Amino acid sequence: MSAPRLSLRTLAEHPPQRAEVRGPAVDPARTGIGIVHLGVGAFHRAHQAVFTEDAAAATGEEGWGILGVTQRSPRVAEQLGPQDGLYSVLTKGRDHTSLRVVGSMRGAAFLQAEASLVLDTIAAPTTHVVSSTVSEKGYRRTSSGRPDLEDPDLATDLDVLRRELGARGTGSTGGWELPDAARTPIGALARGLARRFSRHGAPLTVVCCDNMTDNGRVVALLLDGVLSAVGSDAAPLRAWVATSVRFPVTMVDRITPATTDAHRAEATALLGLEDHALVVAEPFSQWVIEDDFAGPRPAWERAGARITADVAPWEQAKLRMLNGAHSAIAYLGALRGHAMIDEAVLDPEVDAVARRLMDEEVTPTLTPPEGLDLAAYREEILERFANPSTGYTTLQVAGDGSQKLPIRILATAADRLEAGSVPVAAARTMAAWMVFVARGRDRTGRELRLDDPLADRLRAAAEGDDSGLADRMLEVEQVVPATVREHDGFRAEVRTGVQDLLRLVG
Ligand code: CS2
Repeated sequence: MSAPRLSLRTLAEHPPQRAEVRGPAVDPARTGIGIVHLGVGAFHRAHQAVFTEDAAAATGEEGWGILGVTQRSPRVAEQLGPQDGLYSVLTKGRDHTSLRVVGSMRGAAFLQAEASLVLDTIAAPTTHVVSSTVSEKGYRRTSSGRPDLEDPDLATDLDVLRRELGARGTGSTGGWELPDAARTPIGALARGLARRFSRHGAPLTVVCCDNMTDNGRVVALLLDGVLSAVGSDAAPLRAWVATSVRFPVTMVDRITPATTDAHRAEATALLGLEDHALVVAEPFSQWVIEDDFAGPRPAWERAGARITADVAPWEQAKLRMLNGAHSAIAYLGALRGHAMIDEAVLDPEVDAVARRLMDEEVTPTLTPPEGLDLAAYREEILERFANPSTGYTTLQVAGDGSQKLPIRILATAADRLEAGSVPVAAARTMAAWMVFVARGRDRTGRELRLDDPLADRLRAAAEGDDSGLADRMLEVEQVVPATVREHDGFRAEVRTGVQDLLRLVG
């Protein structure tokens, strides 16, 4: 017989019995919404939502509930709704598994279907934070970091905002607000802030938690680009954002693999209830947040987050060491026939490139944050990758390469080239990505599915004779910056890597 579905009622009827299973650290029934999170995927539910719950539990504050917003699909909102927002985190260490039910998610909405709820909650005076994990591609940016106004969804959001702001010519909606669906995170943020400004103008903090360099500034620039595209009607709103909205930079870290049926069965056995919104994660979790807030925030430091004036050293180390090595291992490992990261990282050929990337190419570009030993950090990262319990696939990391590689590999390459050194491991990683795109299969013939917003552009560049593959892919300017693209020594290394890997894959 299947177990009852997780909900407030069934959890009360079937409270956790096992030592390794915990119920919510807050009382969901007494928790009001103070945060809107855009992109309520697995990572947010395993990371920021857990920090927020633990912070609220530590202080007893009851206003840090989260409205989770999905933007690409209603699936997560549909999973959380019947569960009263409850979900659980299955933490998989090498030799220990635990499960906790999280009670801070106090609502879930699909942006396109429930825009008014989302925008009005952003505007609510009880809301003090809008956070986001929509992935690098979710921000609809051009390669220069501006809003991609050619994006049809963003263009639609912009048009609706123009009409809302133009209604009174006062730069605020003046209460003239359209019920139209919002289609993009940045569009929803702009329209929600417009309502907040026109209703009361209370300050608010936007906390971006995506793997992008200077992520808070990225969102601030995007929002300003959208508002400036509206024109003069948005001038008062832009001025208010400049004085009343803050965009701290953050670094986030927790490996959160896709949830499998095996994970679900394990969680049901532990909890005695079925959780359709289960997330899985490693034990390690880290959050570094710039101390730059417009108003109230959860006491995240009480939950172990680091609040600091300068996030950059932490962010640079994580994006280039962890995420850079992750991508190297993913592409090289996938081509060599490894479905799982924990297998690939133990392959000597893959390990050698990952270590060379981290030691010889990334480390010289870093200013290590105080107290961080980079050699120990490297070993800890490789140890985390080798944890077979998390079940992270090479394909999951290989996704969205056109969005990830500029940040986590090519930025390192650009710095090393400027320093007069050709980064061979970075070149090898780019070569592996190119063969991954061009062949779409590994050395055993297993298909390697290309999941990338620029898939058509990449496939077009990959078309043609193998001898020119490296040069054609280096010309994809949305991915490869000119300083890297035009460097003969780097091009030569990438060509060599491509030819080696084409021979490997056949
Ligand atoms: C991974 C990240 O899928 C990927 O690209 O590199 O999701 C990685 O697992 C997280 O950044 C770890 O904090």
